[in-house]
Amino acid sequence: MSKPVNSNCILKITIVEGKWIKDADFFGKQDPLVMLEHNQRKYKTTTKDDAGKHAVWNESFDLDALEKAVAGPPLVVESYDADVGGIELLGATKGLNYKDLCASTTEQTHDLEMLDAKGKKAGNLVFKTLFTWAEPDPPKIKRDPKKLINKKCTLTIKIIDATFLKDADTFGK
Ligand SMILES: [Ca+2]
Ligand SMILES: [Ca+2]
Repeated sequence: MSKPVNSNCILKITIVEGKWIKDADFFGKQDPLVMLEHNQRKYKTTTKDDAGKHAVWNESFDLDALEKAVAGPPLVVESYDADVGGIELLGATKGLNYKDLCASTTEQTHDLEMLDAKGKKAGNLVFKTLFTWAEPDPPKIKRDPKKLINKKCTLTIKIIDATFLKDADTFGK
């Protein structure tokens, strides 16, 4: 059994390349980019302008807070075509379970089919994942302020000197 993930572990993902069956651009060639969502944050590769039906990236992202990701939705990698008006989905891979991705510290290569918005095969996406396990932080020692002061503590005040503005006795001091 693998050790549980903690906040010091990193899952490095390298987007290698993508191949598509069709080109989304009517004029010229499509401009692919790859995007993934991890812990509600989006990670995006550069856009390969006019790359067409084959694009190569070899761009990596370090995904952290894996203990949170393991409990969340699986990892989906999507490809888009960049256009003047925005980006359009070309295809998405099936969801990969974080538990599986973090099960081994050997680099894994994934060659996955991408499906378009209608569920038809759009192409293939190749990416690598490398999980690095690290020792968790030692638990923090909490100091309870109530324990610092208790009934057995004493506070000694010594009256060392006193000066008076007036003398209270009418005769003598
Ligand atoms: Ca283009
Ligand atoms: Ca385009």
